[in-house]
Amino acid sequence: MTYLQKIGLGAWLLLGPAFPPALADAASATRPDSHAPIGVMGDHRHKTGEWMISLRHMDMLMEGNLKGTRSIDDAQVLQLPNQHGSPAQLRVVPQTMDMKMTMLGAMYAPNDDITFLAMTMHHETSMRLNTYGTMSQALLGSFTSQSEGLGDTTLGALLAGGEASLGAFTGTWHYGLALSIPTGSIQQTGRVLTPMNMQVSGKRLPYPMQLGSGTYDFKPTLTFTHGAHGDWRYGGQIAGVVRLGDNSQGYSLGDKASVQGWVSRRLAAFVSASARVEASYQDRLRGGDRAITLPVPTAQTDFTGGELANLSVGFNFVGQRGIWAGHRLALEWTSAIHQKANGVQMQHQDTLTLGYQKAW
Ligand SMILES: [Cu+2]
Repeated sequence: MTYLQKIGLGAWLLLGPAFPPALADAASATRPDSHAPIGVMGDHRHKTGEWMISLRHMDMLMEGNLKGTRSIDDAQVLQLPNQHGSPAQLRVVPQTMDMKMTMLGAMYAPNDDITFLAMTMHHETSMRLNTYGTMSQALLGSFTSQSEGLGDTTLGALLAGGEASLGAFTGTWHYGLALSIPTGSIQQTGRVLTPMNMQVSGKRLPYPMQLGSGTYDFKPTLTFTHGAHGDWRYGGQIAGVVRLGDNSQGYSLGDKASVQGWVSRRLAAFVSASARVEASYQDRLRGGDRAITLPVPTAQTDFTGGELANLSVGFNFVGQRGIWAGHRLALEWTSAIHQKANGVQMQHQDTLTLGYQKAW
Protein backbone atom coordinates (compact mmCIF):
# COMPACT_ATOMS: atom_id res chain seq x y z
CA MET A 1 0.00 0.00 0.00
CA THR A 2 1.15 3.54 -0.68
CA TYR A 3 1.12 6.03 2.17
CA LEU A 4 -2.01 7.58 0.71
CA GLN A 5 -3.85 4.25 0.85
CA LYS A 6 -2.73 3.77 4.46
CA ILE A 7 -3.90 7.22 5.52
CA GLY A 8 -7.22 6.71 3.78
CA LEU A 9 -7.84 3.28 5.25
CA GLY A 10 -6.72 4.45 8.70
CA ALA A 11 -9.02 7.48 8.65
CA TRP A 12 -11.91 5.35 7.50
CA LEU A 13 -11.39 2.76 10.22
CA LEU A 14 -10.85 5.38 12.94
CA LEU A 15 -13.77 7.60 12.07
CA GLY A 16 -16.18 4.76 11.42
CA PRO A 17 -16.76 3.44 14.97
CA ALA A 18 -16.94 6.97 16.41
CA PHE A 19 -20.47 7.30 15.08
CA PRO A 20 -22.57 4.29 16.12
CA PRO A 21 -25.23 3.08 13.71
CA ALA A 22 -28.66 4.57 14.20
CA LEU A 23 -31.66 4.85 12.00
CA ALA A 24 -30.89 7.97 10.04
CA ASP A 25 -33.73 10.21 9.20
CA ALA A 26 -33.72 10.65 5.45
CA ALA A 27 -34.63 14.23 4.72
CA SER A 28 -37.90 15.14 3.10
CA ALA A 29 -37.78 14.10 -0.54
CA THR A 30 -39.46 17.25 -1.71
CA ARG A 31 -36.91 19.75 -0.42
CA PRO A 32 -34.51 20.83 -3.19
CA ASP A 33 -31.65 20.94 -0.67
CA SER A 34 -32.21 17.39 0.61
CA HIS A 35 -29.75 16.44 -2.13
CA ALA A 36 -26.23 17.89 -2.25
CA PRO A 37 -25.04 19.91 -5.27
CA ILE A 38 -25.26 17.69 -8.38
CA GLY A 39 -21.47 17.28 -8.64
CA VAL A 40 -21.38 15.27 -5.37
CA MET A 41 -21.71 11.49 -5.64
CA GLY A 42 -23.32 9.30 -2.99
CA ASP A 43 -24.49 12.28 -0.94
CA HIS A 44 -27.90 10.95 0.14
CA ARG A 45 -29.62 7.70 1.06
CA HIS A 46 -33.15 6.48 0.55
CA LYS A 47 -35.96 5.10 2.71
CA THR A 48 -37.08 1.47 2.70
CA GLY A 49 -38.32 0.35 -0.70
CA GLU A 50 -37.39 3.56 -2.51
CA TRP A 51 -35.83 3.60 -5.98
CA MET A 52 -34.14 6.47 -7.79
CA ILE A 53 -32.80 6.95 -11.28
CA SER A 54 -30.42 9.71 -12.21
CA LEU A 55 -28.89 11.07 -15.36
CA ARG A 56 -25.94 13.45 -15.18
CA HIS A 57 -24.05 15.19 -17.93
CA MET A 58 -20.67 16.80 -17.28
CA ASP A 59 -18.74 18.93 -19.72
CA MET A 60 -15.17 19.65 -18.60
CA LEU A 61 -12.83 22.02 -20.39
CA MET A 62 -9.06 22.22 -20.18
CA GLU A 63 -6.87 24.72 -21.96
CA GLY A 64 -3.15 25.48 -21.96
CA ASN A 65 -0.40 23.80 -19.94
CA LEU A 66 0.93 24.11 -16.42
CA LYS A 67 4.35 23.15 -15.10
CA GLY A 68 3.67 22.78 -11.41
CA THR A 69 1.49 25.83 -10.78
CA ARG A 70 2.95 27.97 -13.60
CA SER A 71 1.50 28.46 -17.07
CA ILE A 72 3.96 27.55 -19.80
CA ASP A 73 3.84 28.06 -23.55
CA ASP A 74 4.52 25.61 -26.37
CA ALA A 75 8.18 26.66 -26.77
CA GLN A 76 8.88 25.76 -23.12
CA VAL A 77 7.15 22.39 -23.45
CA LEU A 78 9.34 21.59 -26.49
CA GLN A 79 12.48 21.84 -24.34
CA LEU A 80 11.40 19.02 -22.00
CA PRO A 81 12.93 15.55 -22.40
CA ASN A 82 10.77 12.80 -23.89
CA GLN A 83 10.57 9.75 -21.63
CA HIS A 84 10.20 7.52 -24.69
CA GLY A 85 13.64 8.52 -26.04
CA SER A 86 12.98 9.23 -29.67
CA PRO A 87 12.75 12.11 -30.39
CA ALA A 88 14.80 13.34 -27.41
CA GLN A 89 12.42 16.18 -26.59
CA LEU A 90 8.65 16.62 -26.55
CA ARG A 91 7.29 17.58 -29.96
CA VAL A 92 3.51 17.52 -29.56
CA VAL A 93 1.71 20.00 -27.29
CA PRO A 94 -1.95 19.73 -26.17
CA GLN A 95 -3.93 22.95 -26.66
CA THR A 96 -7.49 22.25 -25.53
CA MET A 97 -9.34 19.26 -24.19
CA ASP A 98 -13.08 18.73 -23.86
CA MET A 99 -14.35 15.81 -21.77
CA LYS A 100 -18.05 15.04 -21.89
CA MET A 101 -19.34 12.43 -19.48
CA THR A 102 -22.91 11.16 -19.32
CA MET A 103 -23.67 9.12 -16.22
CA LEU A 104 -26.67 6.89 -15.73
CA GLY A 105 -27.30 5.82 -12.16
CA ALA A 106 -29.79 3.89 -10.07
CA MET A 107 -30.31 3.67 -6.31
CA TYR A 108 -32.41 1.25 -4.27
CA ALA A 109 -32.91 0.98 -0.50
CA PRO A 110 -34.04 -2.44 0.75
CA ASN A 111 -34.18 -0.88 4.23
CA ASP A 112 -33.41 2.39 6.00
CA ASP A 113 -29.83 1.40 6.82
CA ILE A 114 -28.53 0.57 3.36
CA THR A 115 -28.93 2.09 -0.08
CA PHE A 116 -27.45 0.26 -3.06
CA LEU A 117 -26.19 2.22 -6.03
CA ALA A 118 -25.05 1.47 -9.54
CA MET A 119 -23.69 3.88 -12.11
CA THR A 120 -22.28 3.60 -15.56
CA MET A 121 -21.01 6.28 -17.88
CA HIS A 122 -20.36 7.25 -21.45
CA HIS A 123 -17.31 9.34 -22.39
CA GLU A 124 -16.80 11.60 -25.34
CA THR A 125 -13.36 13.22 -25.26
CA SER A 126 -11.55 15.34 -27.78
CA MET A 127 -8.16 17.00 -27.65
CA ARG A 128 -6.57 19.46 -30.04
CA LEU A 129 -2.77 19.34 -30.28
CA ASN A 130 0.04 21.12 -32.11
CA THR A 131 2.89 19.13 -33.66
CA TYR A 132 6.36 20.62 -34.10
CA GLY A 133 9.22 19.39 -36.29
CA THR A 134 12.08 17.32 -34.88
CA MET A 135 14.89 19.49 -36.20
CA SER A 136 13.36 22.89 -35.62
CA GLN A 137 10.72 24.60 -33.54
CA ALA A 138 8.59 24.89 -36.69
CA LEU A 139 4.89 24.23 -36.23
CA LEU A 140 3.95 21.43 -38.63
CA GLY A 141 0.24 21.61 -37.92
CA SER A 142 -2.61 20.83 -35.57
CA PHE A 143 -4.71 17.73 -35.22
CA THR A 144 -7.61 16.58 -33.04
CA SER A 145 -7.82 13.19 -31.41
CA GLN A 146 -11.09 11.80 -30.17
CA SER A 147 -12.32 8.87 -28.15
CA GLU A 148 -15.84 7.84 -27.34
CA GLY A 149 -17.59 4.95 -25.62
CA LEU A 150 -18.58 3.23 -22.42
CA GLY A 151 -16.63 4.24 -19.31
CA ASP A 152 -16.21 2.39 -16.02
CA THR A 153 -19.14 1.08 -13.96
CA THR A 154 -19.54 1.60 -10.22
CA LEU A 155 -21.46 -0.68 -7.86
CA GLY A 156 -21.75 0.08 -4.19
CA ALA A 157 -23.72 0.76 -1.08
CA LEU A 158 -24.30 3.67 1.27
CA LEU A 159 -24.54 2.60 4.91
CA ALA A 160 -26.20 4.53 7.71
CA GLY A 161 -23.56 5.87 10.06
CA GLY A 162 -25.52 7.62 12.72
CA GLU A 163 -26.17 11.01 14.18
CA ALA A 164 -23.38 13.38 15.01
CA SER A 165 -23.08 16.88 16.29
CA LEU A 166 -20.10 19.17 16.18
CA GLY A 167 -21.28 22.26 18.03
CA ALA A 168 -24.07 23.79 16.01
CA PHE A 169 -23.59 21.22 13.23
CA THR A 170 -26.10 18.48 13.94
CA GLY A 171 -26.75 15.90 11.32
CA THR A 172 -26.13 12.40 10.09
CA TRP A 173 -23.18 10.46 8.75
CA HIS A 174 -23.09 7.68 6.23
CA TYR A 175 -20.38 5.55 4.68
CA GLY A 176 -20.04 4.58 1.09
CA LEU A 177 -18.36 1.42 -0.10
CA ALA A 178 -18.12 1.14 -3.86
CA LEU A 179 -16.20 -0.80 -6.45
CA SER A 180 -15.45 0.57 -9.91
CA ILE A 181 -15.44 -2.17 -12.55
CA PRO A 182 -13.21 -1.59 -15.59
CA THR A 183 -15.83 -1.62 -18.33
CA GLY A 184 -14.16 1.32 -20.11
CA SER A 185 -11.63 0.69 -22.87
CA ILE A 186 -7.97 1.53 -22.26
CA GLN A 187 -6.92 0.70 -25.82
CA GLN A 188 -8.45 3.61 -27.72
CA THR A 189 -6.54 4.59 -30.82
CA GLY A 190 -6.58 7.57 -33.13
CA ARG A 191 -4.88 9.40 -35.95
CA VAL A 192 -1.96 11.60 -34.98
CA LEU A 193 0.37 14.01 -36.75
CA THR A 194 3.92 12.89 -35.93
CA PRO A 195 7.01 15.15 -35.70
CA MET A 196 8.09 13.49 -38.98
CA ASN A 197 5.11 15.32 -40.51
CA MET A 198 3.22 12.10 -41.19
CA GLN A 199 -0.39 11.32 -40.42
CA VAL A 200 -0.39 7.95 -38.65
CA SER A 201 -3.61 6.19 -37.74
CA GLY A 202 -4.18 3.41 -35.24
CA LYS A 203 -1.82 4.95 -32.67
CA ARG A 204 -2.71 4.22 -28.99
CA LEU A 205 -3.93 7.51 -27.51
CA PRO A 206 -2.32 9.04 -24.37
CA TYR A 207 -3.62 8.26 -20.88
CA PRO A 208 -6.20 11.08 -20.49
CA MET A 209 -7.88 9.99 -23.74
CA GLN A 210 -8.59 6.45 -22.51
CA LEU A 211 -12.16 5.70 -21.37
CA GLY A 212 -11.48 3.83 -18.15
CA SER A 213 -8.84 3.11 -15.52
CA GLY A 214 -8.47 -0.52 -16.56
CA THR A 215 -8.32 -1.51 -12.88
CA TYR A 216 -10.85 -2.46 -10.25
CA ASP A 217 -10.96 0.59 -8.00
CA PHE A 218 -12.12 0.70 -4.38
CA LYS A 219 -14.03 3.92 -3.72
CA PRO A 220 -14.83 4.58 -0.05
CA THR A 221 -16.65 7.73 1.05
CA LEU A 222 -17.65 9.28 4.34
CA THR A 223 -20.43 11.86 4.11
CA PHE A 224 -21.86 14.26 6.66
CA THR A 225 -25.17 15.96 6.04
CA HIS A 226 -26.42 18.71 8.27
CA GLY A 227 -30.07 18.45 9.29
CA ALA A 228 -32.19 21.17 7.74
CA HIS A 229 -31.79 24.34 9.78
CA GLY A 230 -34.36 26.73 8.42
CA ASP A 231 -33.36 27.48 4.87
CA TRP A 232 -29.67 26.65 5.35
CA ARG A 233 -27.98 23.30 5.06
CA TYR A 234 -24.37 22.10 5.10
CA GLY A 235 -22.60 18.95 4.13
CA GLY A 236 -19.19 17.47 3.62
CA GLN A 237 -17.55 14.41 2.16
CA ILE A 238 -14.20 12.64 2.28
CA ALA A 239 -13.63 10.28 -0.64
CA GLY A 240 -10.89 8.01 -1.87
CA VAL A 241 -10.06 6.00 -4.97
CA VAL A 242 -7.69 3.06 -4.47
CA ARG A 243 -6.53 1.12 -7.55
CA LEU A 244 -6.50 -2.60 -6.88
CA GLY A 245 -3.48 -3.82 -8.83
CA ASP A 246 -2.34 -3.01 -12.37
CA ASN A 247 -4.44 -3.12 -15.53
CA SER A 248 -3.97 -5.34 -18.59
CA GLN A 249 -1.64 -2.78 -20.23
CA GLY A 250 0.75 -2.71 -17.27
CA TYR A 251 -0.13 0.39 -15.30
CA SER A 252 -2.50 1.85 -12.74
CA LEU A 253 -3.67 5.44 -12.50
CA GLY A 254 -2.76 7.20 -9.25
CA ASP A 255 -4.79 6.73 -6.09
CA LYS A 256 -6.88 9.72 -5.20
CA ALA A 257 -8.18 11.41 -2.03
CA SER A 258 -10.55 14.34 -1.84
CA VAL A 259 -12.34 16.43 0.71
CA GLN A 260 -15.21 18.78 0.05
CA GLY A 261 -17.79 20.88 1.80
CA TRP A 262 -20.92 22.64 0.63
CA VAL A 263 -23.53 25.03 1.87
CA SER A 264 -26.96 25.51 0.37
CA ARG A 265 -29.75 27.97 0.90
CA ARG A 266 -33.35 27.33 -0.01
CA LEU A 267 -34.64 30.27 -2.06
CA ALA A 268 -38.19 28.96 -2.51
CA ALA A 269 -39.99 25.65 -1.92
CA PHE A 270 -38.74 24.33 -5.27
CA VAL A 271 -35.24 25.77 -5.57
CA SER A 272 -32.02 26.01 -3.56
CA ALA A 273 -28.68 27.59 -4.40
CA SER A 274 -25.35 26.11 -3.34
CA ALA A 275 -21.65 26.81 -3.06
CA ARG A 276 -19.10 24.03 -2.82
CA VAL A 277 -15.33 23.77 -2.36
CA GLU A 278 -13.40 20.61 -3.16
CA ALA A 279 -9.71 19.81 -2.83
CA SER A 280 -8.14 16.63 -4.13
CA TYR A 281 -4.78 14.97 -4.38
CA GLN A 282 -3.83 12.23 -6.84
CA ASP A 283 -0.68 10.10 -6.93
CA ARG A 284 1.39 9.61 -10.08
CA LEU A 285 0.55 6.83 -12.49
CA ARG A 286 2.46 3.60 -11.73
CA GLY A 287 3.96 1.48 -14.49
CA GLY A 288 3.16 2.40 -18.08
CA ASP A 289 1.59 1.30 -21.36
CA ARG A 290 4.32 0.48 -23.90
CA ALA A 291 1.98 1.33 -26.77
CA ILE A 292 1.61 4.95 -25.57
CA THR A 293 4.78 6.54 -26.96
CA LEU A 294 3.90 9.87 -28.55
CA PRO A 295 6.37 12.70 -27.63
CA VAL A 296 3.57 14.58 -25.83
CA PRO A 297 3.25 15.53 -22.11
CA THR A 298 0.10 13.37 -21.74
CA ALA A 299 2.14 10.26 -22.66
CA GLN A 300 4.81 10.87 -19.96
CA THR A 301 3.99 8.68 -16.96
CA ASP A 302 5.58 11.13 -14.48
CA PHE A 303 3.34 13.93 -15.72
CA THR A 304 0.32 12.62 -13.85
CA GLY A 305 -1.35 13.40 -10.54
CA GLY A 306 -1.03 16.44 -8.32
CA GLU A 307 -3.31 18.81 -6.48
CA LEU A 308 -6.56 20.32 -7.64
CA ALA A 309 -9.07 22.58 -5.92
CA ASN A 310 -12.41 23.67 -7.33
CA LEU A 311 -15.07 26.18 -6.41
CA SER A 312 -18.63 25.45 -7.58
CA VAL A 313 -21.94 27.25 -7.57
CA GLY A 314 -25.18 25.50 -8.40
CA PHE A 315 -28.93 25.21 -8.18
CA ASN A 316 -31.20 22.31 -7.27
CA PHE A 317 -34.82 22.34 -8.42
CA VAL A 318 -37.56 19.92 -7.41
CA GLY A 319 -41.13 19.95 -8.70
CA GLN A 320 -43.70 20.43 -5.94
CA ARG A 321 -47.01 19.42 -7.50
CA GLY A 322 -48.80 17.97 -10.51
CA ILE A 323 -46.79 16.14 -13.14
CA TRP A 324 -43.57 17.82 -11.92
CA ALA A 325 -43.90 16.56 -8.33
CA GLY A 326 -40.67 14.89 -7.20
CA HIS A 327 -38.79 15.44 -10.47
CA ARG A 328 -35.40 16.98 -9.76
CA LEU A 329 -33.25 19.10 -12.03
CA ALA A 330 -29.90 20.47 -11.00
CA LEU A 331 -26.98 22.31 -12.49
CA GLU A 332 -23.58 23.23 -11.18
CA TRP A 333 -20.74 25.31 -12.58
CA THR A 334 -17.28 24.40 -11.36
CA SER A 335 -14.11 26.43 -11.74
CA ALA A 336 -10.56 25.37 -10.90
CA ILE A 337 -9.08 27.69 -8.25
CA HIS A 338 -5.81 25.84 -7.59
CA GLN A 339 -3.87 23.29 -9.59
CA LYS A 340 -0.40 21.94 -8.91
CA ALA A 341 0.57 19.46 -11.59
CA ASN A 342 3.31 16.86 -11.36
CA GLY A 343 5.45 17.78 -14.37
CA VAL A 344 3.54 19.40 -17.24
CA GLN A 345 -0.19 18.86 -17.55
CA MET A 346 -3.16 20.57 -19.13
CA GLN A 347 -4.75 23.33 -17.10
CA HIS A 348 -8.22 22.68 -15.70
CA GLN A 349 -10.72 25.40 -16.56
CA ASP A 350 -14.48 25.06 -16.08
CA THR A 351 -16.96 22.21 -15.77
CA LEU A 352 -20.71 22.38 -16.23
CA THR A 353 -22.80 19.60 -14.69
CA LEU A 354 -26.49 19.06 -15.43
CA GLY A 355 -28.56 16.42 -13.72
CA TYR A 356 -32.00 14.88 -13.57
CA GLN A 357 -33.18 12.65 -10.71
CA LYS A 358 -36.45 10.95 -9.88
CA ALA A 359 -37.25 8.78 -6.86
CA TRP A 360 -40.33 6.69 -6.24
CU1 LIG B 1 -30.91 8.88 -4.76
